[in-house]
Amino acid sequence: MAPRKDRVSYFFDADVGSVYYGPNHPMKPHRLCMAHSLILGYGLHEKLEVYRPHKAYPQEFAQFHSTDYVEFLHRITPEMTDYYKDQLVRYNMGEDCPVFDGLIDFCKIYTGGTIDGAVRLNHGLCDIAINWSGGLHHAKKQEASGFCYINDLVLGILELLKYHARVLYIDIDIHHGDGVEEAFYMTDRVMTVSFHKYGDYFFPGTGDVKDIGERDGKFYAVNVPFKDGIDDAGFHKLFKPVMTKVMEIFQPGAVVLQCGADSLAGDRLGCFNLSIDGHAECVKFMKKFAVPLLVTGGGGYTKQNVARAWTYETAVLLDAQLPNELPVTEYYEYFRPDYLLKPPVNTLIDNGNAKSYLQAIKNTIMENLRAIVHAPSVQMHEVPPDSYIPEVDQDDLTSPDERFSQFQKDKMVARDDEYYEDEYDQDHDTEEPRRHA
Ligand code: V1D
Ligand code: CA
Repeated sequence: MAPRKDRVSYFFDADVGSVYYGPNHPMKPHRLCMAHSLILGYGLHEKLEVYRPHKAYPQEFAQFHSTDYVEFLHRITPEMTDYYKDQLVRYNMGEDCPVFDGLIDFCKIYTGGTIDGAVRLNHGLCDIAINWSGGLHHAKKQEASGFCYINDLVLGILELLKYHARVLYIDIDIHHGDGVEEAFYMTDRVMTVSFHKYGDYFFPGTGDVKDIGERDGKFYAVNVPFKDGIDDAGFHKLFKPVMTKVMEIFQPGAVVLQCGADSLAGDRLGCFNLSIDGHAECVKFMKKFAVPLLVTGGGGYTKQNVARAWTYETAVLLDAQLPNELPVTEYYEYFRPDYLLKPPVNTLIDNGNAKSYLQAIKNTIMENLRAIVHAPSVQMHEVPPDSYIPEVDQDDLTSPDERFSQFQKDKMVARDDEYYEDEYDQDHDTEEPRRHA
């Protein structure tokens, strides 16, 4: 008998692709429309459950972000920036994180997609959820950072923690996943593993192999720092053994995989030499563990390569084969001169990762992982309610996914230590249980 295919939910709203960060800014949300168009062009939508995400509510943002920051994001418009100069500095908005038209709706959509994916996984309605618009891993509790405003990944993980004792976060964007790491640095319920370029003042400057988490989170943050020009072979010399060990030791109930495509060769901001196959191999590898999987986008600044990579990774998640010749879509001319899904890789950057360097990093990480006790035990109890659900007239629901009314009726189990203790405690874990209504 043929193996059962995974049920894959896919979240997309074309409105995310119409925002503009400004002239000379490398982040081009239009790449999301290009990826979606290629996914449709290959006919992959026929094998996906396609959803328009809900627009996340301020109360949902505030599960991680400070209310003053959330209110500011709702209030600010490009016309008001002169008046709000001090606050823009306070919330780190400016060159990297500009105020642009439609900013708050952009945040609501990409965050809605990640939360919706987590909710569907929690309810066993799919095996894999994809939100290429999400993955904005640098956003902090009280400030924007590195083109990111709201940290949809932290919010998605908090949602998954309502049903899963342990959640694993993996980040293959070339930049360190600092916002997610910081949010869960002191807990053993979320393990964060980031692969990134480190050194030479590369943004954001964090993610040393020696940074391993603190307090209960000691050894639950893993950092894999590479130098310029890492290729497929070098990347996987670490990715595969590290992720195999992490899965064996941590035994997560769900995995969140941030697939920033700026780690591809030829990226406008990046300096790695990964091929589309090498990047997608991470997705293929994690899918094999058959644990509920939430897949997001992230960085990626050579638009046509971002579209190629995320299309191919969508196919990998569906176990679908794609011809190398691209289908004709409205963006066909972006893919010149070869019009191929996987054009030959142009490795223009020297590989600065000596074998001895990679081996030393691997040894350090494996040694740290040995310090972790197998699967920390967790007690189960009634779950807190699903992500914030406003009072709405059912007739007003525009999303094809009208799960909330059903979900509110569902009764599930989760840990009994899941609520906020203090400002460091992003995963709601503490000593004394607080019952939810
Ligand atoms: F080149 C630019 C032109 C205009 C505006 C910004 C940039 C730019 C390039 N690289 N900004 C950066 C990085 N910022 C700095 C700043 C200098 N300051 C002291 C800090 O080096 C930010 C890079 C952000 C990368 C984001 C990401 O790819 O990781 C991502 N992931 O999900 C979404 C985005
Ligand atoms: Ca990374």
